[in-house]
Amino acid sequence: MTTPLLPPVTIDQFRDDILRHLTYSVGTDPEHASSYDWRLALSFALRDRVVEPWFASTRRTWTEDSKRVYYLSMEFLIGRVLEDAAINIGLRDIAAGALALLGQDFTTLAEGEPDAALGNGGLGRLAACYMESMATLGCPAYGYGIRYENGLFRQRFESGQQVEAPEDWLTQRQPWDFERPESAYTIGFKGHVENVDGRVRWIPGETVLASAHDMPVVGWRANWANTLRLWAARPTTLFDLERFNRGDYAAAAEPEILARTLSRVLYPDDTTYQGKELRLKQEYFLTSAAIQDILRRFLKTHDDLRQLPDKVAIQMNDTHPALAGPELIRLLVDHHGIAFAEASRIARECLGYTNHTLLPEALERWSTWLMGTVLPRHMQIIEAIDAEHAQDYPARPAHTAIVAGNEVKMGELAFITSHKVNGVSALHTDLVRRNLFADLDRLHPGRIINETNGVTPRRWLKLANPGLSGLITDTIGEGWEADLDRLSGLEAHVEDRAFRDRFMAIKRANKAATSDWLAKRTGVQADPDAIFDVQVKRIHEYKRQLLNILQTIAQWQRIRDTPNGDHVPRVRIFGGKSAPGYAVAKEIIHLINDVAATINADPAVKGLLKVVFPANYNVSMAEKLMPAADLSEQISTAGKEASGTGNMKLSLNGALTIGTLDGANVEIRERVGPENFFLFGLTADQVIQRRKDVDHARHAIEASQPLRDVLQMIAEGRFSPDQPDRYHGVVDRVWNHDYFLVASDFTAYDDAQSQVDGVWRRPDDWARMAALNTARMGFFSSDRAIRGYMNDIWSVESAI
Ligand code: 26V
Repeated sequence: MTTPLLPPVTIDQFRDDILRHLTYSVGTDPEHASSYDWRLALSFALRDRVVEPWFASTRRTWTEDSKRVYYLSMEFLIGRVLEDAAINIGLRDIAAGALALLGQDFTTLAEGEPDAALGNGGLGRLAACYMESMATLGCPAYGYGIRYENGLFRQRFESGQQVEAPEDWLTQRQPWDFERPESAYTIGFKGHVENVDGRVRWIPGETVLASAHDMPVVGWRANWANTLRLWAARPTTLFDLERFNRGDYAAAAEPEILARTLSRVLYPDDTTYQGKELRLKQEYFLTSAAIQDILRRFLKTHDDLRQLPDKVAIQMNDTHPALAGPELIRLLVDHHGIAFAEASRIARECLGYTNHTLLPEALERWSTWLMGTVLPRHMQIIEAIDAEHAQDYPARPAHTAIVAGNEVKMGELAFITSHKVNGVSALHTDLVRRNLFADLDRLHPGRIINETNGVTPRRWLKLANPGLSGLITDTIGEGWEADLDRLSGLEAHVEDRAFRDRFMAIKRANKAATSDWLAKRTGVQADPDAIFDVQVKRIHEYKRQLLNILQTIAQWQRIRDTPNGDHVPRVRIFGGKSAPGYAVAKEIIHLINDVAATINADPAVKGLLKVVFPANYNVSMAEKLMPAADLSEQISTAGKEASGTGNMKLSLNGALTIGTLDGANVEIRERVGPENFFLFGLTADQVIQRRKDVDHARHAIEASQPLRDVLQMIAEGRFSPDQPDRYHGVVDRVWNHDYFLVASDFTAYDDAQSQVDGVWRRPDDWARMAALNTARMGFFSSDRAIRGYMNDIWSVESAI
């Protein structure tokens, strides 16, 4: 580790920096400045101190000619930037002190920053954590993404139903955005392919410009900083002057509108692949801009493209950028005269592919007609890649082909064009090997590897949970932020009563703060002494929010049946968005809100049970909820959740998990110890077996009186008296189309919830288990994950 690059700064100096920026960058004075102005001035003052390490890192990479990592992702779910940067450069407290001198509050200003919501969920947030870890580890890297004008939609509830509104983060000035109009590339679409003198030329029918915007990503202690380069689409010709002069203003603006559409919106459906032309164009737009940029940078200091794999590692975050292979091959062959076989080898040695889902409906497949129309040259190259593979592996089974049944299968394409393919948890990787790519695995043994996901402890512990971070530092000293395995040092203190008391007092304080926040947001009063039971993630059938709410109803019924019983108070907190077109998920949201209204208004419950569903769950809300959770709901149907990362954030912050053997839950349980984890439910193999009984749901319902009662209540309209048949569809699906085995896992889940209550009644046991969760989560740092990628896939060295 090198010494920090940053010169020290005093509170007074930093105050002067803020004032200088308020005057000269924002153009106002303290008397007239709004919170927005103050936040911008603060951001610029911090940014100045990010720029130094950023340039230094970039210079080092050039002078040392280091191998660079390029992380291609359609999503980067960054959230807020200000406080994260302030913490990493060590100026969080100095900035707060300087602002106090100016009569401003750091937290208030920081919370005014809109989230950069350029992602749907886990996949996009993982990319953001990985960018931060690459910077922390000194891994020379660029992230490449799209600068969506509108990120993931805003969610609100009207009569309990999700309503979407456009998200507009770019209407505010972006202090972390450096526009690079000089870095722009032409991206072609459609047109035709010509053969001239034995050389192939693609003549696109449409073009747009991809124009770069750079964001610095600074690592812990500012020892290194990388670039997140987001592409904005611009027209190649601003407008049609001839039409404009004729007075046809709308038509004159067509090229501009066409281009802007490309980087306008993030597709909000991360569950069903839809085959939309605009989405394919977005994917190619990102990929082509990235590959052109990568080649331009390489060719500045090298001339032999056969050495590209020594200097370039390209990671595809799922199949969305899987045109990287064909695009790289196209440029090598058509523009640089390299033979196809050689180009194909170069591409494969550069490329890696991370798979994030096994759900068949989310696997990308493009019709050959669409691919051939939008990208005619790429369609030819895809066919050539497929033919080469067929020739190299004559025994390959037909379904390993990339092109089949008039479709291009992007998973097979990404697999065949990569030297390494990875899953995101041990179980998921095993299923990728055994099911999704079983035959390709046999043809390419060793290509599929596992890299279990991780989360950055800087944002998810240091920033989100200053109380617990303080206790950790007091107990084991500094240094855990960049070496999370050191958390194991807490274990020695778990038997120390004073330590446990402080641990639980911090949790209690976090819950009290979150309770105030929830009350403001939703009007629901949550008792900080109740169990805070949290399920936050996208709403999807496989994640089984339905199982959670059904069991909540069962618990409500028990409280009503035995009002003098020994019930443990709980607050069930939900958060998450549904894809706008996912009717079943929207129905589940509606049901949760209806159940919440009914239960929260029931005086018989006497505060023993509350259901809260704050709208618009996002990164910033996660930062509030994770530190306040006692119980983490990770209850997906086994075999369906590739990894999960919220599970890691919650356990790291001292929540106990109630969960199935799915995704990274398996490894979390192994690490924290099975005695500190509430396991329930069918295993992935049992799920397959269970479905063979066509009457599985009926059998499960008939065997459970509580479940029968719950379904009966919903069917009778107890939660929708204004429309009693509102949830007939939900009830019918549980009885007759219960693909995700809600009924089959209900009793086991209900029992596990009773065990949770049992442990809660023994506060000292709970405290031990919670503290052990934090102490044993070091493995799930994204630093560990990124080290794995660096060693196993990218072959890159740390520069620090
Ligand atoms: C799929 C699609 C389909 C086409 C249209 C747009 C779109 C956008 C995103 C996706 C990705 C779905 C895959 C995904 O998000 N997987 C999640 O990845 C997390 C990080 O590895 C993992 O923790 C979650 O378990 C997994 O569901």
